Amino acid sequence: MKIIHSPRHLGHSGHVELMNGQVVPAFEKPERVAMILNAIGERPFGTLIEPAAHGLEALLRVHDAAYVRFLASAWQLWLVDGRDVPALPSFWRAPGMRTDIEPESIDGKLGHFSFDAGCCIVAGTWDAVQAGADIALTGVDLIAGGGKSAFALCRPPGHHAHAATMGGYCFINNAAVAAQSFLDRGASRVAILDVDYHHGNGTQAIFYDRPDVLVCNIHADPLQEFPYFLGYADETGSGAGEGFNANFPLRWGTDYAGWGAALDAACARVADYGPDVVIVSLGVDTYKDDPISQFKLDSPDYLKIGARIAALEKPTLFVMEGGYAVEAIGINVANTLEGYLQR
Ligand code: OKP
Ligand code: ZN
Repeated sequence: MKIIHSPRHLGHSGHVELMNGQVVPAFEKPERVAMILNAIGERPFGTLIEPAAHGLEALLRVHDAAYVRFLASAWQLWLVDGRDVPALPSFWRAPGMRTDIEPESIDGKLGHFSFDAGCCIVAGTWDAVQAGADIALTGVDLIAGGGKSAFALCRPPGHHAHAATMGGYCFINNAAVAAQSFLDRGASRVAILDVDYHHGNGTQAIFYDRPDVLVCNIHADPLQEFPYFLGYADETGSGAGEGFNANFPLRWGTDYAGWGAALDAACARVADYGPDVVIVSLGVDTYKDDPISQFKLDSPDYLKIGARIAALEKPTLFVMEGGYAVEAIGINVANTLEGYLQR
């Protein structure tokens, strides 16, 4: 399996986030990728490759132009206001306020284009985010060219990003960009299977009214967990997309018995759909010792996840999302890929 990686992710490093009423060091940090590379390097997995540059066209198929313009310019605008610390949004609209105006002020823009304070922007953020999209699109190249599988080692993650909104550490929705790119290259049906602990609200929203992308999400119940305001079981798609979104919310404390049953159900939906390709939004924050999550999966369980996905017998692009237990993230990702390859 080709592993697509770029050191450019190192340019993005959020300094802090808010948790339990306190400012704490960011959990989404560069060490995550280093640990994954270490673990993969210890197994006979195939080759590490660098992404090819794809430009902004494929991003603009999924994201609004004004949002992409904002991401590309945010750091410079923030500096113009005289600050040299990382940028962070802290103002949002309430229902009833104006949504049709992008403020001139960078503080207003940050709120306009975000839904939480989870996305720090530093000097290298946009370059890292573009590299992440190039990584996903290089994975599309490999599979569109006949490859059976690939692993897009994206960082930062992407599945919380909407068409014009960042949040939950995510800026560009790499899995959504990849799905649209498969369609643009001739695929007629793409399935996205999101196994990250958190609901992939951005991915769901981007494809909610469309039948050409099936989105299946297995995640912590939003009654209990971020992103709170999307990811419920009654969200099944709208209009032409009715029936092409499936959510499997699970309560805190779920172990592999419960989680694996949801994976079986989600995989049955994917198989029924008959996609040309499967994109796995691969988060391993379902792990028992993840510092921000409340599921109970153990490292050997990820072998089973990989094997279950392989049983779909579809070309598969793995796209990295979350996982914050840095000491175990590499083993858990490598186990998923090994379980997939060994079936
Ligand atoms: C991104 B991905 C803790 C509150 C939750 C957002 C979590 C984003 C997870 N400070 N913050 O889905 O792994
Ligand atoms: Zn997550």
